[in-house]
Amino acid sequence: PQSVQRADYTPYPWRLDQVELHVGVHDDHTLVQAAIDFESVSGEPGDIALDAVDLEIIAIELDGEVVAEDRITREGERLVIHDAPARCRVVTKQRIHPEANTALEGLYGAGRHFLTQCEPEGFRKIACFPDRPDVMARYTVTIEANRERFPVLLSNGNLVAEGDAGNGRHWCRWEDPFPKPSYLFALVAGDFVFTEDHFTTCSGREVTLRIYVEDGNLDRCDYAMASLINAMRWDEERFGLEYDLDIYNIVATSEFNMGAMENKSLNIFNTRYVLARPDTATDIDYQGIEGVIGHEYFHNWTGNRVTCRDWFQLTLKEGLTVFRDEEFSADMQSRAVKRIQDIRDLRLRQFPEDAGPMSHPIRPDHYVEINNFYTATVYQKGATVIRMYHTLLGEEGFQEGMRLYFERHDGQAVTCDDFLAAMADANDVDLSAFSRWYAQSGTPVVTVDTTWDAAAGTLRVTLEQQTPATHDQADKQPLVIPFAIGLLSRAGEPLALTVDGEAVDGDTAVLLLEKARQSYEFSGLAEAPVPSLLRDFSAPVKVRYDYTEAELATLIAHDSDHFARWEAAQRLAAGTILDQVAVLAAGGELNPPRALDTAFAGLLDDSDADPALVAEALTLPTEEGLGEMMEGQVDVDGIHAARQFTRRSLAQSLGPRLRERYTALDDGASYNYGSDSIARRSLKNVCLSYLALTDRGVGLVHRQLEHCDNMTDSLAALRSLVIDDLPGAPEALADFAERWDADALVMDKWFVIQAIRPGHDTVGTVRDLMGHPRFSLRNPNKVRALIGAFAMLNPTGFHAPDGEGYRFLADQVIALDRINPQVAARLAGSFNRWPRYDAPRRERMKAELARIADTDGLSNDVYEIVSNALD
Ligand code: DPP
Ligand code: ZN
Repeated sequence: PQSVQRADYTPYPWRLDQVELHVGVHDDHTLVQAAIDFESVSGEPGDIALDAVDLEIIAIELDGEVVAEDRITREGERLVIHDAPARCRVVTKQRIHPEANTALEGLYGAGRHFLTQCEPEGFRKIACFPDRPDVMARYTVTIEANRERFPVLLSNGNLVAEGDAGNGRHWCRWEDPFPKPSYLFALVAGDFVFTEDHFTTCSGREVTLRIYVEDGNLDRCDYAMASLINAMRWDEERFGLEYDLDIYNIVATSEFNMGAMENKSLNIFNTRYVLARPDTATDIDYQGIEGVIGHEYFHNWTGNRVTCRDWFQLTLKEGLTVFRDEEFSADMQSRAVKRIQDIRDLRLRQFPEDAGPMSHPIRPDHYVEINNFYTATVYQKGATVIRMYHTLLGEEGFQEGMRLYFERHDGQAVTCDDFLAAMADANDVDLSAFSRWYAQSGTPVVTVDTTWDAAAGTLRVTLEQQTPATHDQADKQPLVIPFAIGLLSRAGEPLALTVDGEAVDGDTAVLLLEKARQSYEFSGLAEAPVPSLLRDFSAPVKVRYDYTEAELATLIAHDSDHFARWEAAQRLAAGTILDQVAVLAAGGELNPPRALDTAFAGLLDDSDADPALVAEALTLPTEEGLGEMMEGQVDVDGIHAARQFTRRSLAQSLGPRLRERYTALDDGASYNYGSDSIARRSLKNVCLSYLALTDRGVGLVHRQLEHCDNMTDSLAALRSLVIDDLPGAPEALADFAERWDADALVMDKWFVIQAIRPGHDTVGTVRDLMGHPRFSLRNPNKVRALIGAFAMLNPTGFHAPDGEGYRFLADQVIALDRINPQVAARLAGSFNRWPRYDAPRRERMKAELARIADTDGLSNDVYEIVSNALD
């Protein structure tokens, strides 16, 4: 397969005005007619190149005449009509087979319904078309189908006409007044019911909001609808952005490759991010719904009104829109907890990506399959880059930049450079050095060195940045790093800051690190302070600094910056566990984690602190996270043993405190979804997860499972039973499955819990569960729940020494690649970190990668992942 280079971009030589689509849906095929008006940009006649994949082309007409065979060349995915006049109308007729489309890309059957996923390159599987984001057109879409089977026919924009087509068939015509690229096209033909609400925009536009779901799910749409309304209001208030049509539709499907898709006025969503009821969805699910509903809505401006020139610019819309949804959630819920969750996620998913064979800058330079670049780097790291603009320019300056960006580019397909230019010009600053964040991959390491001068009362802070070479780039340059820092007295008081002679407002200074190494002098200090570093995670970097345990204890107890406080607890916990890993490896005796114990006791006693923050701080780093932090080879079993030992020790020594907090938080109040309640539940369930390891705690877990009225509490209890192999776990799993058998989303949770049970033998359970009637390799949610969770969240299971986990995963990648290459490629990425393991495991992983690579008919998606991993 060929790779596509960013540097090879050339504009499309034709302008499109109007596209008229006619889609006739039949049981065993669908007929698509596309009429497109072309106008040559140069004014000269020329060749029209179109993308076409898996299309049975019936006819091609140019200005009403059938085009002779010798004027058409078809090569691979490309179809060229030679020598077309400078203005012309091309009509293509094609037959497609959505009913047999298991890749879930283009038009596909999902249960009883048909729907589309066109981003990034799915439209070419529907009709011959210049399927690239910089080609925009106005669409009129007529859908015709059997009325009984497909009572609901939807596309983008407004419904302009409908009627009877005879033979039990009907038709609907939709017109979207906004020019859009083909990836934002959507079509739905199905049997859905809907719930409706309304929103009046700031300028008085009445918008009808609808959520379409399968019959029986209407009682689970309230939160999604409320989130949509909140998102619409928030975007007006915070960004001054108003919705631009009279209609906004969301359709939920249980068969979807991604989370959701922002098609103009017709979002298509994974049911996972729509359906929620307290007894079926956890607090985390609710948060996910709010975030994704917001995300897709925010795309209407950042993505749809201003879109990407080419797919290398994906972060232009995704990084920016993730930043916007993060801010939305932060403004709606607890900002501190939201930040911590996002940062933990970035480190768990993006840092390893950047350290592995798929390392790429947020704006990649080349790809084989663009589907492989919907990554944590493009999305989450991209969002932290946007956040850095925000940190550097402030809210006002950032919003000035956004206004200029829309003023210049509304209705255009642009680049990351255009965004940067708008930010720079609106603020009259030079951001040329900052642009390196778009071009350079890898996670910078900032080493912090401090020198205390007691006589002068000054602290000299030296920051040194270095980005290790990555798989894709050997040489690295210094980046512009906003490095936020605060100082605490030994007693934990925030100190006033004077940096290089200038007094700082507030208790946080943002040091601007632009060179490889820079020093800053803090003056006016009475005693050697405790530095609080990289506050609010002001840049996507790793910080090296030798904290003493006493310093960490001070930060854990007192830091006013929530991220830094949580981070100190994570550092202490990770340091403690990794020390034990080393002790175990040397055959020594494990020691009780005294410093951690004291710090955690202090957190549990701090009744003023937000319970949600305490919960985050008391949560030990995951085994995957610890593996990433480990120097040298990842000691899979050592990490598990050391972490379990630490959990047990903490549970024993903190038992009475944990029980006291648990009891106080378990107030029997019925479920409600508000920040305070979420916070209480999260701390209660963290307490429970420790208590489960004590003799008296098992009873508590069972009691909670039996008496709770919501999925958050129910799942927390079930999880403890299964993960820690407690008495009654098999029965509880069976009861749960019996109760929720008909509920696909709840059964996903049931699969996940079993897939992540630690242990070398879990692979056997997972193989067995693939035979469960509710599992299907064709459904991406099921694949992610069972196989994905096992490979990504269960180190002792996946890395079982006999290699069974690896063999299992490779078998599934190969089988799934024939069904759904996008999802298969995601799974294959679980092998990416093979160089981090011991020789026998490395060899086994490489052998499985090679077995996948040798498979006949491998997709480009999987090919790119495994060939990079083996390279
Ligand atoms: N649907 C995906 C997202 O919203 C791709 N655009 O990020
Ligand atoms: Zn997005």
